[in-house]
Amino acid sequence: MKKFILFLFALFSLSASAEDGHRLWLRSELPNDVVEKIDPTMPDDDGYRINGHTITARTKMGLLYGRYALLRGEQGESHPFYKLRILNHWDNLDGSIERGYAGKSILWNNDLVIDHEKIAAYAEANASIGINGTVLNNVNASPKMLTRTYINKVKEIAGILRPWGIKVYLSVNFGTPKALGETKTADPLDPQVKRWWQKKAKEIYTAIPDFGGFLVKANSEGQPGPFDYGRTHADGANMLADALAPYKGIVIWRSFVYGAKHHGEDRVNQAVSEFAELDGKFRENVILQSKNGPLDFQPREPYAPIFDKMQKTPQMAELQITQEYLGQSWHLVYLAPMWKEFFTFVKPEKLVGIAGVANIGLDKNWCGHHFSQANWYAFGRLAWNPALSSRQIAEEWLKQTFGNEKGIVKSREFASAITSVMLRSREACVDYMMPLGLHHIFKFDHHMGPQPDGYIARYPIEWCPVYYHRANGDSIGVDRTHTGSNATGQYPEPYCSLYDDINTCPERYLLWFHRVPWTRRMNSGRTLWEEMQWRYNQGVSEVEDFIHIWQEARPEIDEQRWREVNDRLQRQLKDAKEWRDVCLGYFGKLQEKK
Ligand code: GCW
Repeated sequence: MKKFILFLFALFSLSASAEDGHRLWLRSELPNDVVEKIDPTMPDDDGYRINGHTITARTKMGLLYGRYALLRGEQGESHPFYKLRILNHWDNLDGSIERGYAGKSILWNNDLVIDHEKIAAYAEANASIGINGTVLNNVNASPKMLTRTYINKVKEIAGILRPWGIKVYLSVNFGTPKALGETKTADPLDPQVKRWWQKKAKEIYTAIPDFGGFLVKANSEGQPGPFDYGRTHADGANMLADALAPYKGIVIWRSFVYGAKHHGEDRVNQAVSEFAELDGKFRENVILQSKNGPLDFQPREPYAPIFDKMQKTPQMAELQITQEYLGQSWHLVYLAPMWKEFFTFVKPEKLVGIAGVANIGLDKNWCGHHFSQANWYAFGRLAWNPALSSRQIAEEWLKQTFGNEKGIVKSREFASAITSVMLRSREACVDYMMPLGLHHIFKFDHHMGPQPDGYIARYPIEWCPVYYHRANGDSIGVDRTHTGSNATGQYPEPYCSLYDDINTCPERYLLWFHRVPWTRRMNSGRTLWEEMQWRYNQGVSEVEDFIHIWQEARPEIDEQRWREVNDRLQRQLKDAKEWRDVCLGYFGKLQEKK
């Protein structure tokens, strides 16, 4: 057995250089008597065992992960639950980021200049929480991504990430060969097209031998895809999978589709309608990636039934770390409880991996809001071990982020008060934005703030808020039961019956699945309308309480971070009140008019 003592400080120098006011959770002060051992008899993965200050692992990566675990105060043995723990960057090649709220891209800019130090710091942060893959560009992918210039840049980035155990993947535009003018068509069954992708795969793997594979958004929101040629998602995915197979690459194909083949059908039903018949028809190296809910990353959705429908296809869940619909980088909303909720419906062992849409940008504190870092952290920790509790992850993050070099916070009261804010924050957000199963009543395009009266005739109806609440003077909500769009019919038992019956449907999903009279009595004894008012007010008063707790925490942390968080909490309160007043105002008026 090989035994060696490491000179750790050189390795941990990146984190040590970060300034307080915008640092990440990273800590650098490992005990100087740490001993590291490779043990080939350990399970075949990058797990580790920590015994006192001795770290044992089967692989070098395992030792690296073990060091960060030791810094978190872990003891004992731990192994990654998922092999694929991947960030998805929605970064465009010009440096803008779709749904990014923390400045421009750390990866791309018009000058094609790669900031090695920044990317290495990013890699270390990822490695410290076990993330081992990253998709470098937006799923709305530019065909340029696969040109030689960009492949060379990917090679450069891969070189920075490799020592940290992070593989690179690319989002590809299905129409690339045609868009670049190199083929006449992008038909996946056309031999010329197949050859083009085979050659491209060879070019990529020659530059980056450990390249991970492709992520594809096809025939969704205007992106090209196999339907353009009368082919299926399986035809498209398999053609790419065949091109990557010689190199052991994978194709991650997204199921986020609507408005193409099943145009006019309830949007939440369309993924199952499009993919169920293809179960079993994909190559072995194709993985289907679906968002946690059937609509689109709302503050609360029921789980997406596609996870149960596809029995023969390997699947990954796509979680959104960037808070597109949860107050962006303005609101303190800790997302672990939302993801844990998802895991109560979709058992972690059903999936082969987890993807998270990144919230990282060039902002000094990386994520815009200091507390948004906690969501990046939580994503990595849950991908490593989905059994961790939201509380444990919050406590770990807090200690490392606001504690001293040894991870010690000044007072226990501070840690427990802020943990409680974090744990309550997602439910508060649901309450002040869209309680009781309401969804997608956001302002158009930017998705920040309420627009319950939203309707624009020239837009697809699926983009209009009125389509999602359908409120009038009598009732509100969408009938998705067997008498309506039958979304409930896509769920297995017991959920199918549970959700279909208004008397058993959990109130948190009520207006998602049912059309309900304003006068209906709720579990609390209040009418639906009274309950809605109660919830909106409850959401606002939670934020008031968060502000109060933050005021008390002032002596506990540095002034800069205190102030920056405080400013954002004030904005959050203003927004929460806007949500409440606009939504209650609008729904109230409908009832008065009657
Ligand atoms: O939620 C929607 C977003 C789009 C995004 C799309 C998707 C990348 O508003 O910005 O596009 O989902 O997931 O493909």
